[in-house]
Amino acid sequence: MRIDIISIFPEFFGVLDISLLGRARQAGLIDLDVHNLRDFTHDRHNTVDDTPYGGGAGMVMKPEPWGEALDSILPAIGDADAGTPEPAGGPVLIFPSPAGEQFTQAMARELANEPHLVFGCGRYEGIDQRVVDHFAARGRVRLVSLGDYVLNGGEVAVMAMIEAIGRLIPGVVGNPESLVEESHEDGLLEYPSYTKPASWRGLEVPPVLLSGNHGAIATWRRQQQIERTRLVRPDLLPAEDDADLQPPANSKARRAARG
Ligand code: 6GU
Repeated sequence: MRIDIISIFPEFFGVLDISLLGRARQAGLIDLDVHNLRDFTHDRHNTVDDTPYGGGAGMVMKPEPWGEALDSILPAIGDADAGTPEPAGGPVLIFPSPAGEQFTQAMARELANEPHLVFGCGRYEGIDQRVVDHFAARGRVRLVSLGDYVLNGGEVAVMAMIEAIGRLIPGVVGNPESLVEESHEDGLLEYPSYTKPASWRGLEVPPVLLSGNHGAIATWRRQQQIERTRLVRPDLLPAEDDADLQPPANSKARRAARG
């Protein structure tokens, strides 16, 4: 997968050199480039923002540097001035914004199948709306929010999205099994995990986990998932009763239940 990021704080993304995603980049699974928006300005102060038309607090990011930066990254097809659409299957352009649709595991899964993602990190009170409108006419554009709270800029949000998407790219996470049985993959929170020692500070590991009975373990874990979800995130449960909540078709629980 190819990933381009446009930001006025390119140094911010240095952490993507390390850990799981750093290894994925070294292995050639992710080809990531960070671009400094100020490189696409032409005045001596490298100005990227200006006061809002109509008045109000804060500053708005100017359209021209964004236009030039995105033109330099998007494949040179269509006429930028005429707003000709990019061919289907072109990059997905993502603007992190608290005014966007909510980022979810389902969206991460969807985006992990894309060959090319472009992230445009806004700061201040946002980017001139015409940038979004212009590029939406040329290709696929999404405004995406992490959740209902406000960050100072898109950088931290993009970092979170890239981590969520990147680990779903085949080969990035060593053991694909570990992707199946975790929070949100099957619409439930994940079950609690334990390791040795069996007794620690007077707290015991639930005996079923030491029983060697894989069917009983799968059932217990499923119950824990449902119980946890009901307590903490009832909004994730189906509206009616959750009695028919089934493990995902290929899960350990389902296979254990089949014997
Ligand atoms: Cl994607 N951007 C900003 N600036 N704030 C946010 C957000 C994104 N998601 C939640 N808050």
